[in-house]
Amino acid sequence: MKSLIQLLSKFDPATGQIAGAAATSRYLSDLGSCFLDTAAYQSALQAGNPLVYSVASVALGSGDGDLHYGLGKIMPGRVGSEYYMTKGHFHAWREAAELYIGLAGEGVMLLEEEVSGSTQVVPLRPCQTVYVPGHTAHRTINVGSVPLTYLGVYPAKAGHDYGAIARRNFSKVLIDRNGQPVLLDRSAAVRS
Ligand code: PAN
Ligand code: ZN
Repeated sequence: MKSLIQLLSKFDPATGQIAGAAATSRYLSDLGSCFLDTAAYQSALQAGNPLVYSVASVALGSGDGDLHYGLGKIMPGRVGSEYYMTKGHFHAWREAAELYIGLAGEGVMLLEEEVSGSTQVVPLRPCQTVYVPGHTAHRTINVGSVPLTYLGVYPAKAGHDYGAIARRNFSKVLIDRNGQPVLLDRSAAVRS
């Protein structure tokens, strides 16, 4: 049996930390290939290099039945008219699904199925869950004005494949238009 300290975790949605867990921080400079408006991205970087999001992760076992989980915290903000967001990824083991649990703030998950390319936008809010099926790229976006925090629980062997998204990005973008999130095709958004 694992020890109590392994079985129980204490997390703080306000700080985005899980006691005793390592955290990864992503700054604006880490997200060069994510944002649509490269001029807005460059001028935002010249003004500073803010923290965009952090993920504290707990990864205890590595067996087939084990689970890992992370606490994500995405700051409010925009680059041009695009909201702060995560890099987004497929799971390296494509069949791995994930359950997201909204804790605070107002978010959206952008899901893109690998083979069909079909896209879905699902709200991520406190006391709501979002089920991310396998074979689906997922990106989390803060569309609100306060930090967005959530838990993501996934199979230990899921792994993270960032390469495919870094090469071609998601086919859709979520843009702020007069205070409302609007989903556009990336190609159409480039022209607009
Ligand atoms: C999440 C993500 C977290 C950060 O824990 O890792 O939201 O997003 P990126 O990993 O795309 O930077 C998860 O989906 N884990 O599988
Ligand atoms: Zn994931």
